[in-house]
Amino acid sequence: MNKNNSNNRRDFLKSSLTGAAVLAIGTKGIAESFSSFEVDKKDYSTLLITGFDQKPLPYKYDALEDIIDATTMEIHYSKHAAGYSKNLKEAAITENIDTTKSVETLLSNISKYSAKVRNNAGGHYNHEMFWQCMQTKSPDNKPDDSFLKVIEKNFGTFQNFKSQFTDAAKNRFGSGWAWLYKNSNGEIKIGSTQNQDNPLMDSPSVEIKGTPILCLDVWEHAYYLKYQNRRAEYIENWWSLVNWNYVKLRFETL
Ligand code: MN3
Repeated sequence: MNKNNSNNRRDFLKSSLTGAAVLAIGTKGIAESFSSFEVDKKDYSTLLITGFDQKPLPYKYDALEDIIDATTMEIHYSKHAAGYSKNLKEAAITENIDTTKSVETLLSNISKYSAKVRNNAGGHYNHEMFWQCMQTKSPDNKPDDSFLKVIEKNFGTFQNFKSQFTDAAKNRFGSGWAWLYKNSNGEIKIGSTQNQDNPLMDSPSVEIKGTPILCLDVWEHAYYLKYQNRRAEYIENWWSLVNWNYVKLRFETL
């Protein structure tokens, strides 16, 4: 793609982020639309597109206290998540993966690659999204009216949505993730995946398919220092951290 096209695409994406337009391009569309997108850390749109490097954490390690402690955040971001990015880049060299394309593009073809690529591409993507899905806690944390309507349309009540998502997170056996995602019919759904799998992966063993809107890490490394075995308490407290504006941005834009 030449520079002009790339700029046009970026401008288009920017205007769609600030406008009311809802792009119904779907998961496949995202991968195609951004397959040649130049990753620019200063560009707002990169909040929605994942490169192979880690983006800076959008807040300080202690910003999510006292729900997620600073030590957990530091180890999680600078050791666990950094490791996925590093290992993914190593594997990309061995398996001839084009790292100028987005990680979303890779995930949509992940069945062609090794378990190392699958685990680390998933691990990297999931964490890059997870950091953005959180912000400093607010006690009455809720989506704005327009996104609340979307939730109510799909789940009846906000409480019902929270309870279903909480169950998905609690009941994921072993390590994994809970997801809110948009399927190919534009409906939003709740599900969970094992290990570092996610709904963008084309592998038949991933049971849920679609565009991730919200995610929650339920690996023990995400909560063990503060909560030990009490995953349910971590999930309950986590709701006060959800960055609903970001979730809504993903829903409306992707
Ligand atoms: Mn994690």
